[in-house]
Amino acid sequence: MTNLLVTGGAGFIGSNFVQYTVKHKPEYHVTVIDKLTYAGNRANLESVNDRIEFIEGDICNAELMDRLVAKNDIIVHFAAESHNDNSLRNPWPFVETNIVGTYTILEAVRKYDKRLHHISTDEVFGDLELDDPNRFTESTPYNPSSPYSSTKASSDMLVRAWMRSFGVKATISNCSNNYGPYQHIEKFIPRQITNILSGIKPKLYGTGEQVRDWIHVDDHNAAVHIILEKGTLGETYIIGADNDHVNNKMVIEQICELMGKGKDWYEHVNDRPGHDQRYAMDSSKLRRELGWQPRYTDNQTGMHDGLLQTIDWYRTHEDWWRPQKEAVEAAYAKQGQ
Ligand code: NAD
Ligand code: TDX
Repeated sequence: MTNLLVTGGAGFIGSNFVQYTVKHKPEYHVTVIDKLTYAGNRANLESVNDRIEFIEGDICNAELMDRLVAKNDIIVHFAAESHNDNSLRNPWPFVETNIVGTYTILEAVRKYDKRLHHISTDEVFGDLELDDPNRFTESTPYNPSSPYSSTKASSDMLVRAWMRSFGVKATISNCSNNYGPYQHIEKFIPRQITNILSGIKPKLYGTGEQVRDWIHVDDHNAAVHIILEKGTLGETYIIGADNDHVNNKMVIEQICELMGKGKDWYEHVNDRPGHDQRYAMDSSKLRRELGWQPRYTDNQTGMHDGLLQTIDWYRTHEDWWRPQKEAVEAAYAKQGQ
């Protein structure tokens, strides 16, 4: 058995990763460490409760991380403050968790000589102009725009420095926007689905021309497992599903249609300050060297099946999201969003 420590395993991508691991990778014994912030939910791990160990705690707690890292072989680090709009309201938790938390993990990993995989994002590269056909690669210079993305960029830099200066055994992946079950309803896609389920019109920031290179969460997590199995230490891998022709307006229209509303049953609201225009990922290294392929690649937006599955999940899990809906919408309403 390989002992696997998953930080942030009660959040959106982390909890999908833990469920995927328990289902498909029986060679791992999984321990989750999660602070259970507003974004973490113990219920996300209900289906695997008897197969994993769960520790409620903060990755900034050096004594705790020391103890947990010492007991495990591999650490997959998802824990983060993850929402751009929140980072514009209050950046401090982003600095603390994303930078100090990653530093704390790196020090423990260095001390016990363990293997780390660090989960990062496309946002560290900044954005592209809408008409720029280029894509981000592993060697694109960092140029983050928001408090969120700048703290993620900082954490990547720390990992790179610890690999080079101390020989820490790590890999990094930068993935594009994820969607799927268990995503917090503050985020774009689940916000619109739960709006429609609540009789509220979906809210599109600004013109909706912005492009996100959407990927289903299971495709992201399958890539992380391939990197754990076959990745080269010291390397960074870009993960993306080639959806960089899909803008926010197209996504919202598709959700409206799939949920039986007219294509235009949404409204424009205030734009996000400093809104990144376009993300596009070149994942050819991961595909070529490690043989990864996304599974959700159907029709012209590449999201039809994944969106249907996600809509169905929110439809059948109203008890999971309903308690948060009013407060999330009230916070957005204050900003005219
Ligand atoms: P999320 O906000 O849904 O989950 C984050 C989890 O981390 C929560 O369970 C939360 O309780 C936990 N956490 C926060 N602070 C903590 C702390 N100090 N100690 C311990 N646990 C803490 O986020 P997500 O969308 O699942 O993102 C997970 C990771 O993937 C993040 O590192 C994010 O930057 C990265 N990422 C996300 C996306 C995306 O589209 N969501 C895309 C690329 C990369
Ligand atoms: O109600 C909305 N209306 C809207 O038009 C919301 C919440 C968002 N948007 C737009 C803003 C973005 O262009 O949709 C796009 C996606 O927004 P988010 O879901 O907030 O994602 P984004 O800011 O792109 O960041 C996400 O992808 C990269 C994750 O939240 C990050 O954690 C990840 O690193």
